[in-house]
Amino acid sequence: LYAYFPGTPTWPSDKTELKYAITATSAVSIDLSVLKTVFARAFGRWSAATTLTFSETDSPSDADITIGFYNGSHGDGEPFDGVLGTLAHAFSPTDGRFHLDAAETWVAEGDVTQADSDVAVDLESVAVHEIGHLLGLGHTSVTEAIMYPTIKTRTRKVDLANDDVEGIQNLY
Ligand code: TQI
Ligand code: ZN
Ligand code: ZN
Repeated sequence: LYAYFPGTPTWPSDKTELKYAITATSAVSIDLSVLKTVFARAFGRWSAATTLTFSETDSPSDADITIGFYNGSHGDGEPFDGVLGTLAHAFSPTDGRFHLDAAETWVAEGDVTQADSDVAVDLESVAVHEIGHLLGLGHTSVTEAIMYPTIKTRTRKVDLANDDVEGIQNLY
């Protein structure tokens, strides 16, 4: 079953249009146009299940959510750890920070199940999971759900399960 963060933090009910900015991409080799497409698809999976909408802004100061790729220590006390281990992290509402470990072999185009590298990680799969955290979902006990706390490498898992939908619809 789905879970929330302690105190059940959410975005305020009068703020249904959330803006995100992709602010730190120099540490990753994926084209910005490709990143924009992947994150838009990931946000779209949650907007389809709620009354929330998401739009990208090029102006980080206007953004509710900021997305960036970092190596190692990057100023928030939660250093990344190189290949595998922690892949990404996101903070609970209404912090809005979503960070990805630039050391991962991110796959954003093509089929991660066919990737050359056995440590390849599907970017959209991780993004859908982290957006769940940004919106207030914790981890679930339902293995099929996006918010289940483990994912295998070379796996694509992007469709919300009923458990994810029930969890988010209970919040928004
Ligand atoms: N990052 C952890 C995660 O997002 C960070 C974390 C641990 C966390 N406990 C938390 C974040 C509690 C919020 C609340 O779960 S991770 C997966 C999954 C990770 C893991 O790098 O381990 C995905 C990132 F669930 F598939 F294993 C993305 Cl999809
Ligand atoms: Zn961080
Ligand atoms: Zn998680």
